[in-house]
Parts: sequence; structure tokens; C-alpha cells
Amino acid sequence: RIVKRQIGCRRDINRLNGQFLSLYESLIPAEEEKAKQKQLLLLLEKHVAKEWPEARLYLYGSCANSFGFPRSDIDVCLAMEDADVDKSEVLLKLADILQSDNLQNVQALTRARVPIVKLMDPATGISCDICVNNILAVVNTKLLRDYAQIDVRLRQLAFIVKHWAKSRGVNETYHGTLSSYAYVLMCVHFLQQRRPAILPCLQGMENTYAVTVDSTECAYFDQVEKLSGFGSHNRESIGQLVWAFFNYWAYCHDYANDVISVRTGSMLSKHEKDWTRRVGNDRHLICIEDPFELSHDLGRVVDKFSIRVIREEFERAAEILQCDPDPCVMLFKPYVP
Ligand code: 3AT
Ligand code: MG
Repeated sequence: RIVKRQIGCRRDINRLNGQFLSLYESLIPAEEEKAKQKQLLLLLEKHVAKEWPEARLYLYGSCANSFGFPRSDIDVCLAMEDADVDKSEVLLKLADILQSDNLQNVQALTRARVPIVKLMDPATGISCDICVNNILAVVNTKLLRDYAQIDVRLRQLAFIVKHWAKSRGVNETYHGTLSSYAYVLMCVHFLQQRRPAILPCLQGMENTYAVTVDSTECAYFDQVEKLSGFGSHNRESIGQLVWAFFNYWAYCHDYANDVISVRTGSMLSKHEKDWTRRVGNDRHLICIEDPFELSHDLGRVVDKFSIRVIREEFERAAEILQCDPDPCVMLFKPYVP
């Protein structure tokens, strides 16, 4: 069942551009939020420097990858010189140090899958999670931020897709649906695949940036200011792209055989990745290769129930964009179980 049913694009799709662009404008955070995040980061840096002068703090995730909504929590990574430090020990010590300042609800969650310290800063109103040595997340954050600078349509599409996923309840990894990180990679890949392409494949170009993280090579072309006109041969509007994105995932993607890969800017086969069988809890029902951790399928959280939910939501979105007289209302209608 590769192509279930393909529907043509509505004739007045460009009528939706204005609505999508105003939605996008309403979803991007105000500049002063960045200043507050900086302020909190400086405060944390001051505390960390006293105990661990060699350590560095980095923002990662949506507060730093250009795909963050307003008033989101921030994710911070404490990078220690020693890659093998006892993370629990560091986090307990860190919680101790931060508790003594004016920070609220400081808690060390050392048994979580990614152990963190959580806190709230009353001065800025920002909540924050701090993890230790999650360097790959810092690097994949930079990769997404760099892609976002090449063509504004990536940021527009990804904000609309994230808003849709949050409204429809399909952005909850603990319920077997996909992370925001996965949805943004789906958007990058989709724009790499347009003809003419709207985004290049940065990891397929000359390496101007390279780091090795726990024996994983992360390298790509990061001089993205040189690529600002890259997508200009493609004149597709945001309305057309949103429609085509949902139509692709509803009716065109080959879920049985294909793996989307931002790293190669192409489609790989499940066969070549050896993602054809269930191993433990990894079922590979929708396959999204992590750009750096190549054995990591971001679709691995999806199970046989949630895959149906996700695919039905893609189909619902595609149909609404095709047929509904006022698609923006129905598309983002909050899902009520
Ligand atoms: P929200 O706006 O918070 O929904 P986000 O961009 O912060 O979106 P996530 O909360 O999904 O995204 O993840 C935070 C960061 O952690 C994003 C990415 O740098 C990293 N990350 C998340 N999931 C994975 C993963 N499975 N593998 C590698 N890195 C990941
Ligand atoms: Mg987040």
C-alpha cells in the first residue's frame, strides 16, 4: 500500500498564504524573550564557574534551534571536560549550589532517561532543565538553526506543523507520537526533496564545521550565509508547501520500506538500515534517521496504535486542506479525546 489515494491541490490554495503567515507571525517569540534567556544563562554560568571553572553551558532544543514557541521552557546542557563524569553526582551538587540562590523549585531528577536538574527563575519567569554532557543535542540544535537561516519557508512550515501536532495531540513521545525534533527533521527533509530543492543537504557538502562527540563524527557545511538564495528557483508558497507536506505523509510516503534521511538529503531503505524487524521496543513503523546518531530512528517511540493515530491525522489534515472552505479552523482544532 504505497500510494493510498492522492488528491490534487485545491485551486485556491494561495488564498491560505495570508492566514498561514499571520499564524506564523503570532507563533514566533518576541525578541525580549531571548534577552531573558540570556540573563538566566549568565546567572547559571556564574554559579557553574565557581564549582567547575572548565565547564561550559549551552542552550539546546527549541530555545536555540529557531523553532521555539513563545514562553517555552529552556533546555541547557552543562558540558564537562571529563566525558565520563558521574552525571548524578554532578546534578546533585548543581542542585545544591542553585538552591542557595534565589531560584525556585530546584530539583535533581537523577533517574530520568536524561537525568536533569529542573528549576524556575522568578526574576525572568523562565523554567529550565539542565542536563550534563548531552553534546549531540547541542550539535543537532546548531544544525537545525543553520538550516533555518537558508530559507524562511522552513521556519514557517515547521511552526505550522508543530502547532498542528500540538493542537492535535500528536507531539507526545510518552504516548507514542513524535517529538518536535522529529517533526522539524521531517520538514527539512521535505524541503530538500522539493524540485527545485528549497534546502540543500548540508552534510553532503564541504565540511566547514566538524566535531567528534563520543566517537560520532558530526561534520557539515555551516557557512549558511553563503546559501541565502539557495531556494529562490522554487517559488512555491507556504500554502502549497503545507498542503504538499500533509499530502506526502498522508498518501505518498512508503511507510513499509522508506527511511527519511536529512543527512543524505534522500530516502534510504529500511533494508539497508536493518530496520526491518522489531528489536526490543523499536518497531520502525515510521522511520526518521537522526542526522548524527545513525543507528537512532526518531520514529522508534511509535507503536502499532500510535502509528494509526499519526497517519489518520496526516490524512485528516490533507483532506481539510483540500476540501474545507475554511481549513485553518479545522486544521488546528484541538483534539478532545
Ligand atoms: P518543543 O518546542 O519543546 O516541543 P524542542 O525543539 O525543544 O520542541 P524536543 O523537546 O523534542 O524539541 O527536544 C529538545 C531537544 O533535544 C531537541 C534536540 O536537540 C534534542 N532531542 C530531542 N529528541 C532527540 C532525540 N531523540 N535524539 C537526539 N536529540 C534529541
Ligand atoms: Mg523542548
